[in-house]
Amino acid sequence: MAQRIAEAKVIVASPGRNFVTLKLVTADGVVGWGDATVNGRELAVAAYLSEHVAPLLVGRDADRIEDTWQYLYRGAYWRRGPITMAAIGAVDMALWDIKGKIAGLPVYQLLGGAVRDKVLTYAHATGADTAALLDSVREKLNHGFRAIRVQSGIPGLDKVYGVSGGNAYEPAGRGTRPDEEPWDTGKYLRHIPGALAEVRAEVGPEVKVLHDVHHRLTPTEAAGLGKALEDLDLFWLEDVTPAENQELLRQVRRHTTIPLAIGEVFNTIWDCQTLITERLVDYIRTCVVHAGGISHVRKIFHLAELYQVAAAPHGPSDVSPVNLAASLHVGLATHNFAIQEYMGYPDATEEAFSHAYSYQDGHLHPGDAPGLGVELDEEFAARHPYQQAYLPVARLADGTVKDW
Ligand code: CS2
Ligand code: MG
Repeated sequence: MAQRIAEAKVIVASPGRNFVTLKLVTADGVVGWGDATVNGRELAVAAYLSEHVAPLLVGRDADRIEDTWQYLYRGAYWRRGPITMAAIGAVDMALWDIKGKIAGLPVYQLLGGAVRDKVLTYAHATGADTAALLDSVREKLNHGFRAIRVQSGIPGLDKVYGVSGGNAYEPAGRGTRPDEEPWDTGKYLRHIPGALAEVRAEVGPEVKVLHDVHHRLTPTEAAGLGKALEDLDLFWLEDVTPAENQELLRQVRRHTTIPLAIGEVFNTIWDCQTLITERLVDYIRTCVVHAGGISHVRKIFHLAELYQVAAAPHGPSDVSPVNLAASLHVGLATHNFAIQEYMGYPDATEEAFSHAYSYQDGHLHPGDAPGLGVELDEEFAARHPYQQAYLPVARLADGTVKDW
Protein backbone atom coordinates (compact mmCIF):
# COMPACT_ATOMS: atom_id res chain seq x y z
CA MET A 1 0.00 0.00 0.00
CA ALA A 2 1.36 3.38 -0.96
CA GLN A 3 2.30 5.52 2.02
CA ARG A 4 2.04 9.25 1.39
CA ILE A 5 4.39 11.68 3.10
CA ALA A 6 2.17 13.91 5.22
CA GLU A 7 4.76 16.10 6.95
CA ALA A 8 8.36 17.18 6.40
CA LYS A 9 9.91 19.10 9.29
CA VAL A 10 13.43 20.49 9.62
CA ILE A 11 14.87 20.64 13.13
CA VAL A 12 17.98 22.72 13.77
CA ALA A 13 19.28 22.28 17.30
CA SER A 14 22.49 22.16 19.30
CA PRO A 15 22.39 19.24 21.75
CA GLY A 16 26.14 19.18 22.38
CA ARG A 17 26.79 20.64 18.95
CA ASN A 18 24.74 21.83 15.97
CA PHE A 19 22.77 19.29 13.95
CA VAL A 20 20.19 19.65 11.18
CA THR A 21 17.65 16.81 11.30
CA LEU A 22 14.87 16.06 8.84
CA LYS A 23 11.72 14.39 10.14
CA LEU A 24 9.33 12.85 7.62
CA VAL A 25 5.96 11.54 8.77
CA THR A 26 3.68 9.39 6.63
CA ALA A 27 -0.11 9.67 6.56
CA ASP A 28 -0.18 6.59 8.83
CA GLY A 29 2.17 8.26 11.32
CA VAL A 30 5.37 6.38 10.48
CA VAL A 31 8.35 8.64 11.26
CA GLY A 32 11.62 8.65 9.28
CA TRP A 33 14.74 10.56 10.35
CA GLY A 34 17.50 11.98 8.16
CA ASP A 35 20.68 13.88 9.01
CA ALA A 36 21.40 17.02 6.94
CA THR A 37 24.22 18.56 8.96
CA VAL A 38 26.90 20.55 7.11
CA ASN A 39 29.33 21.74 9.79
CA GLY A 40 29.47 25.55 9.94
CA ARG A 41 26.85 25.98 7.17
CA GLU A 42 23.87 24.46 8.97
CA LEU A 43 21.31 27.14 8.17
CA ALA A 44 21.97 26.98 4.43
CA VAL A 45 21.00 23.33 4.22
CA ALA A 46 18.08 23.88 6.62
CA ALA A 47 16.72 26.60 4.31
CA TYR A 48 17.29 24.47 1.19
CA LEU A 49 15.31 21.68 2.82
CA SER A 50 12.49 23.65 4.36
CA GLU A 51 12.01 26.18 1.56
CA HIS A 52 12.69 24.10 -1.54
CA VAL A 53 12.45 20.38 -0.74
CA ALA A 54 9.86 19.91 2.02
CA PRO A 55 7.01 21.35 -0.09
CA LEU A 56 7.85 18.83 -2.86
CA LEU A 57 7.80 15.89 -0.47
CA VAL A 58 4.36 16.35 1.04
CA GLY A 59 1.97 14.09 -0.85
CA ARG A 60 4.73 12.00 -2.47
CA ASP A 61 4.78 8.23 -2.16
CA ALA A 62 7.22 7.36 0.65
CA ASP A 63 7.92 3.94 -0.91
CA ARG A 64 9.62 5.45 -3.96
CA ILE A 65 13.08 6.11 -2.57
CA GLU A 66 15.05 5.93 -5.84
CA ASP A 67 12.50 7.95 -7.78
CA THR A 68 12.54 10.65 -5.10
CA TRP A 69 16.35 10.74 -5.25
CA GLN A 70 16.27 11.13 -9.06
CA TYR A 71 13.52 13.76 -8.82
CA LEU A 72 15.46 15.88 -6.34
CA TYR A 73 18.82 15.43 -8.11
CA ARG A 74 18.09 15.29 -11.84
CA GLY A 75 14.99 17.40 -11.50
CA ALA A 76 16.95 20.37 -10.17
CA TYR A 77 18.89 22.49 -12.64
CA TRP A 78 21.35 23.58 -9.88
CA ARG A 79 22.59 20.28 -8.67
CA ARG A 80 25.59 18.75 -6.85
CA GLY A 81 27.51 20.51 -4.07
CA PRO A 82 27.41 19.86 -0.32
CA ILE A 83 24.21 21.76 0.48
CA THR A 84 22.09 20.13 -2.23
CA MET A 85 23.51 16.69 -1.62
CA ALA A 86 23.13 16.86 2.17
CA ALA A 87 19.48 17.83 1.69
CA ILE A 88 18.93 14.91 -0.70
CA GLY A 89 20.93 12.69 1.65
CA ALA A 90 18.62 13.50 4.55
CA VAL A 91 15.50 12.74 2.50
CA ASP A 92 17.01 9.45 1.33
CA MET A 93 17.96 8.35 4.86
CA ALA A 94 14.51 9.24 6.19
CA LEU A 95 12.80 7.24 3.42
CA TRP A 96 14.98 4.17 4.11
CA ASP A 97 14.10 4.57 7.81
CA ILE A 98 10.39 4.61 6.94
CA LYS A 99 10.71 1.62 4.61
CA GLY A 100 12.47 -0.38 7.31
CA LYS A 101 9.90 0.55 9.94
CA ILE A 102 7.01 -0.44 7.68
CA ALA A 103 8.75 -3.73 6.77
CA GLY A 104 9.69 -4.37 10.42
CA LEU A 105 13.32 -4.83 9.34
CA PRO A 106 16.60 -3.05 10.04
CA VAL A 107 17.80 -1.19 6.94
CA TYR A 108 20.82 -3.49 6.48
CA GLN A 109 18.36 -6.33 5.78
CA LEU A 110 16.77 -4.27 3.01
CA LEU A 111 20.26 -3.73 1.54
CA GLY A 112 20.82 -7.47 1.11
CA GLY A 113 21.62 -8.53 4.65
CA ALA A 114 24.85 -8.69 6.62
CA VAL A 115 28.09 -9.63 4.88
CA ARG A 116 29.98 -9.41 8.18
CA ASP A 117 29.14 -9.73 11.87
CA LYS A 118 30.21 -6.24 12.91
CA VAL A 119 31.80 -3.10 11.51
CA LEU A 120 35.42 -2.26 12.32
CA THR A 121 35.84 1.30 13.60
CA TYR A 122 38.68 3.69 14.19
CA ALA A 123 38.96 6.19 17.02
CA HIS A 124 40.73 9.55 17.20
CA ALA A 125 43.80 10.01 19.39
CA THR A 126 45.28 13.47 19.69
CA GLY A 127 47.93 15.19 21.78
CA ALA A 128 49.53 18.61 21.90
CA ASP A 129 52.90 16.83 22.21
CA THR A 130 54.08 13.26 21.72
CA ALA A 131 53.73 12.29 25.40
CA ALA A 132 50.09 13.47 25.43
CA LEU A 133 49.47 11.76 22.09
CA LEU A 134 50.80 8.44 23.41
CA ASP A 135 48.55 8.79 26.49
CA SER A 136 45.60 9.35 24.19
CA VAL A 137 46.57 6.33 22.06
CA ARG A 138 46.79 4.14 25.21
CA GLU A 139 43.36 5.33 26.30
CA LYS A 140 41.86 4.30 22.94
CA LEU A 141 43.59 0.92 23.14
CA ASN A 142 42.11 0.45 26.63
CA HIS A 143 38.66 1.13 25.16
CA GLY A 144 39.21 -1.75 22.77
CA PHE A 145 40.02 0.15 19.59
CA ARG A 146 42.47 -1.59 17.27
CA ALA A 147 42.49 1.15 14.63
CA ILE A 148 43.41 4.68 15.68
CA ARG A 149 43.77 7.95 13.79
CA VAL A 150 46.56 10.00 15.35
CA GLN A 151 46.93 13.78 15.10
CA SER A 152 49.78 15.57 16.81
CA GLY A 153 50.52 19.11 17.91
CA ILE A 154 53.43 20.65 16.00
CA PRO A 155 56.30 22.41 17.82
CA GLY A 156 56.15 26.11 17.01
CA LEU A 157 52.42 26.13 16.15
CA ASP A 158 50.10 27.18 19.01
CA LYS A 159 47.15 25.24 17.69
CA VAL A 160 46.74 22.48 15.13
CA TYR A 161 43.39 21.51 13.64
CA GLY A 162 42.15 18.10 14.74
CA VAL A 163 44.19 18.18 17.96
CA SER A 164 41.21 18.69 20.15
CA GLY A 165 42.56 19.06 23.65
CA GLY A 166 40.26 16.37 24.94
CA ASN A 167 36.94 17.26 23.33
CA ALA A 168 34.97 14.39 21.88
CA TYR A 169 34.19 16.51 18.84
CA GLU A 170 36.02 18.46 16.18
CA PRO A 171 36.48 22.16 16.80
CA ALA A 172 33.77 24.41 15.47
CA GLY A 173 34.31 27.53 17.51
CA ARG A 174 31.09 29.19 18.63
CA GLY A 175 30.77 32.81 17.66
CA THR A 176 30.20 35.08 14.71
CA ARG A 177 33.61 34.59 13.06
CA PRO A 178 35.86 31.55 12.57
CA ASP A 179 38.90 31.17 14.82
CA GLU A 180 42.18 31.59 12.95
CA GLU A 181 44.92 29.01 13.37
CA PRO A 182 48.55 29.12 12.21
CA TRP A 183 49.99 26.70 9.67
CA ASP A 184 53.56 25.93 8.61
CA THR A 185 54.10 22.99 6.24
CA GLY A 186 57.85 22.80 6.95
CA LYS A 187 57.32 22.50 10.70
CA TYR A 188 54.63 19.87 10.10
CA LEU A 189 56.74 17.79 7.72
CA ARG A 190 59.76 17.90 10.04
CA HIS A 191 57.73 16.77 13.06
CA ILE A 192 55.09 14.28 11.94
CA PRO A 193 57.23 11.29 10.79
CA GLY A 194 58.95 11.12 14.19
CA ALA A 195 55.67 11.42 16.08
CA LEU A 196 54.07 8.66 14.00
CA ALA A 197 57.16 6.47 14.47
CA GLU A 198 56.75 6.80 18.25
CA VAL A 199 53.11 5.80 17.93
CA ARG A 200 54.03 2.72 15.89
CA ALA A 201 56.69 1.76 18.46
CA GLU A 202 54.09 2.14 21.23
CA VAL A 203 51.28 0.10 19.65
CA GLY A 204 53.30 -2.65 17.93
CA PRO A 205 52.68 -4.04 14.45
CA GLU A 206 49.04 -5.17 14.73
CA VAL A 207 47.23 -1.93 15.51
CA LYS A 208 46.06 0.06 12.49
CA VAL A 209 47.47 3.59 12.54
CA LEU A 210 45.86 6.31 10.41
CA HIS A 211 46.76 9.97 9.91
CA ASP A 212 44.80 12.87 8.37
CA VAL A 213 46.66 15.68 6.52
CA HIS A 214 43.51 17.80 5.98
CA HIS A 215 44.36 18.79 2.39
CA ARG A 216 47.39 20.87 3.38
CA LEU A 217 50.15 19.62 1.01
CA THR A 218 51.25 19.99 -2.60
CA PRO A 219 51.59 16.72 -4.56
CA THR A 220 55.39 16.95 -4.27
CA GLU A 221 55.19 17.38 -0.50
CA ALA A 222 52.61 14.59 -0.25
CA ALA A 223 54.77 12.18 -2.26
CA GLY A 224 57.74 12.97 -0.02
CA LEU A 225 55.70 12.44 3.15
CA GLY A 226 54.31 9.17 1.82
CA LYS A 227 57.83 7.90 1.16
CA ALA A 228 59.04 9.03 4.58
CA LEU A 229 56.22 7.10 6.27
CA GLU A 230 56.32 3.88 4.23
CA ASP A 231 58.24 1.85 6.83
CA LEU A 232 55.65 2.66 9.49
CA ASP A 233 53.02 0.54 7.71
CA LEU A 234 50.22 3.11 8.11
CA PHE A 235 46.69 1.93 7.39
CA TRP A 236 46.21 5.16 5.45
CA LEU A 237 47.26 8.73 4.89
CA GLU A 238 44.15 10.87 4.45
CA ASP A 239 43.42 13.95 2.32
CA VAL A 240 47.02 14.70 1.40
CA THR A 241 46.21 17.41 -1.17
CA PRO A 242 43.29 19.80 -1.81
CA ALA A 243 40.26 17.95 -3.12
CA GLU A 244 39.93 19.90 -6.38
CA ASN A 245 43.12 18.72 -8.11
CA GLN A 246 42.48 15.03 -8.39
CA GLU A 247 44.71 14.40 -11.44
CA LEU A 248 47.72 15.57 -9.43
CA LEU A 249 47.40 12.50 -7.25
CA ARG A 250 48.94 10.56 -10.12
CA GLN A 251 52.19 12.25 -9.13
CA VAL A 252 51.81 11.12 -5.52
CA ARG A 253 51.03 7.56 -6.66
CA ARG A 254 54.13 7.40 -8.87
CA HIS A 255 56.38 7.95 -5.86
CA THR A 256 54.86 6.10 -2.93
CA THR A 257 52.91 2.96 -2.12
CA ILE A 258 51.46 4.41 1.07
CA PRO A 259 47.67 3.74 1.09
CA LEU A 260 45.67 6.91 0.42
CA ALA A 261 42.17 7.77 1.65
CA ILE A 262 40.17 10.67 0.19
CA GLY A 263 36.58 11.76 -0.28
CA GLU A 264 34.99 13.22 2.85
CA VAL A 265 34.24 16.49 1.04
CA PHE A 266 33.01 14.82 -2.17
CA ASN A 267 29.30 14.87 -2.89
CA THR A 268 28.57 12.62 -5.86
CA ILE A 269 29.79 9.54 -7.71
CA TRP A 270 31.08 11.88 -10.42
CA ASP A 271 33.38 13.55 -7.88
CA CYS A 272 34.82 10.09 -7.14
CA GLN A 273 34.97 8.73 -10.69
CA THR A 274 38.59 9.57 -11.57
CA LEU A 275 39.94 8.64 -8.16
CA ILE A 276 38.25 5.26 -8.30
CA THR A 277 38.63 4.29 -11.95
CA GLU A 278 42.31 5.31 -12.04
CA ARG A 279 42.74 3.81 -8.60
CA LEU A 280 44.33 6.97 -7.27
CA VAL A 281 43.04 6.07 -3.79
CA ASP A 282 42.79 2.90 -1.75
CA TYR A 283 39.86 4.10 0.39
CA ILE A 284 36.92 6.25 -0.67
CA ARG A 285 35.57 8.30 2.24
CA THR A 286 32.28 9.75 1.05
CA CYS A 287 29.90 10.39 3.92
CA VAL A 288 26.29 9.17 3.73
CA VAL A 289 24.82 12.60 4.43
CA HIS A 290 27.18 14.65 2.24
CA ALA A 291 27.00 12.30 -0.74
CA GLY A 292 23.27 12.01 -1.26
CA GLY A 293 22.27 9.37 1.26
CA ILE A 294 22.29 5.59 1.43
CA SER A 295 21.12 5.13 -2.18
CA HIS A 296 23.94 7.19 -3.64
CA VAL A 297 26.88 6.07 -1.45
CA ARG A 298 25.95 2.48 -2.27
CA LYS A 299 26.49 3.32 -5.95
CA ILE A 300 29.84 4.91 -5.15
CA PHE A 301 30.91 1.91 -3.11
CA HIS A 302 29.78 -0.53 -5.79
CA LEU A 303 31.83 1.37 -8.39
CA ALA A 304 34.78 1.22 -5.98
CA GLU A 305 34.31 -2.54 -5.58
CA LEU A 306 35.16 -3.02 -9.27
CA TYR A 307 38.57 -1.42 -8.71
CA GLN A 308 39.50 -2.92 -5.34
CA VAL A 309 38.97 0.43 -3.66
CA ALA A 310 37.48 0.02 -0.20
CA ALA A 311 34.77 2.10 1.44
CA ALA A 312 35.64 3.95 4.64
CA PRO A 313 33.03 6.65 5.20
CA HIS A 314 33.58 9.87 7.03
CA GLY A 315 31.92 9.69 10.45
CA PRO A 316 32.90 12.71 12.51
CA SER A 317 30.83 13.85 15.45
CA ASP A 318 29.77 16.89 13.41
CA VAL A 319 27.28 14.68 11.58
CA SER A 320 24.53 13.21 13.73
CA PRO A 321 23.91 9.70 15.07
CA VAL A 322 21.29 9.33 12.31
CA ASN A 323 24.12 9.51 9.76
CA LEU A 324 26.31 7.15 11.79
CA ALA A 325 23.48 4.59 11.92
CA ALA A 326 22.92 4.88 8.16
CA SER A 327 26.63 4.37 7.58
CA LEU A 328 26.64 1.27 9.79
CA HIS A 329 23.69 -0.31 7.96
CA VAL A 330 25.58 0.25 4.70
CA GLY A 331 28.78 -1.04 6.32
CA LEU A 332 27.24 -4.28 7.52
CA ALA A 333 25.76 -5.00 4.08
CA THR A 334 28.53 -3.83 1.71
CA HIS A 335 31.32 -6.24 0.78
CA ASN A 336 34.09 -3.70 0.15
CA PHE A 337 33.39 -1.69 3.30
CA ALA A 338 36.65 -1.53 5.27
CA ILE A 339 36.25 0.66 8.32
CA GLN A 340 33.98 3.28 9.91
CA GLU A 341 35.27 6.45 11.58
CA TYR A 342 33.82 6.73 15.08
CA MET A 343 34.64 9.70 17.29
CA GLY A 344 31.84 9.37 19.83
CA TYR A 345 29.50 12.20 20.82
CA PRO A 346 29.10 14.72 23.62
CA ASP A 347 26.70 13.57 26.38
CA ALA A 348 23.93 15.94 25.28
CA THR A 349 24.02 14.45 21.76
CA GLU A 350 23.70 10.95 23.23
CA GLU A 351 20.73 12.15 25.26
CA ALA A 352 19.02 13.74 22.26
CA PHE A 353 19.39 10.77 19.90
CA SER A 354 18.49 7.33 21.25
CA HIS A 355 20.06 4.64 19.11
CA ALA A 356 20.03 0.92 18.47
CA TYR A 357 23.65 0.86 17.30
CA SER A 358 26.19 -0.23 19.88
CA TYR A 359 29.95 -0.29 20.35
CA GLN A 360 31.98 -3.24 21.53
CA ASP A 361 35.69 -4.05 21.29
CA GLY A 362 36.58 -1.69 18.47
CA HIS A 363 33.49 -2.53 16.43
CA LEU A 364 30.00 -1.11 15.94
CA HIS A 365 26.77 -2.91 15.05
CA PRO A 366 23.71 -1.02 13.78
CA GLY A 367 21.32 -3.12 15.89
CA ASP A 368 18.14 -4.84 14.77
CA ALA A 369 15.51 -2.19 15.41
CA PRO A 370 13.31 -1.62 12.33
CA GLY A 371 14.60 1.17 10.10
CA LEU A 372 17.79 3.02 11.01
CA GLY A 373 17.23 2.58 14.74
CA VAL A 374 17.72 6.22 15.79
CA GLU A 375 15.08 8.56 17.24
CA LEU A 376 15.47 12.24 18.08
CA ASP A 377 13.89 13.52 21.31
CA GLU A 378 12.39 16.71 19.87
CA GLU A 379 11.62 18.27 23.25
CA PHE A 380 15.20 17.81 24.39
CA ALA A 381 16.44 19.24 21.09
CA ALA A 382 14.14 22.25 21.47
CA ARG A 383 15.79 23.05 24.81
CA HIS A 384 19.18 23.23 22.99
CA PRO A 385 18.82 25.91 20.33
CA TYR A 386 21.20 26.41 17.40
CA GLN A 387 24.38 28.36 18.17
CA GLN A 388 26.39 29.94 15.39
CA ALA A 389 29.71 28.10 15.01
CA TYR A 390 32.46 27.93 12.40
CA LEU A 391 35.34 25.64 11.57
CA PRO A 392 38.63 27.54 11.93
CA VAL A 393 40.53 29.20 9.08
CA ALA A 394 44.29 28.50 8.76
CA ARG A 395 46.87 31.17 7.87
CA LEU A 396 50.59 31.07 7.18
CA ALA A 397 52.93 33.23 9.29
CA ASP A 398 52.72 36.05 6.70
CA GLY A 399 48.91 36.05 6.85
CA THR A 400 48.19 34.07 3.67
CA VAL A 401 45.10 31.85 3.93
CA LYS A 402 46.00 28.17 3.75
CA ASP A 403 43.99 25.38 2.11
CA TRP A 404 41.66 23.25 4.09
C1 CS2 B 1 38.04 15.10 9.66
C2 CS2 B 1 36.77 15.78 10.03
O1 CS2 B 1 37.05 13.19 10.55
C3 CS2 B 1 37.85 13.60 9.74
O2 CS2 B 1 38.51 12.89 9.02
O3 CS2 B 1 38.63 15.45 8.48
O4 CS2 B 1 36.73 15.88 11.37
C4 CS2 B 1 36.48 17.14 9.40
O5 CS2 B 1 37.51 18.02 9.68
C5 CS2 B 1 35.18 17.67 9.94
O6 CS2 B 1 34.18 16.73 9.77
C6 CS2 B 1 34.80 18.97 9.27
O7 CS2 B 1 33.51 19.28 9.59
MG1 MG C 1 39.42 13.80 7.46
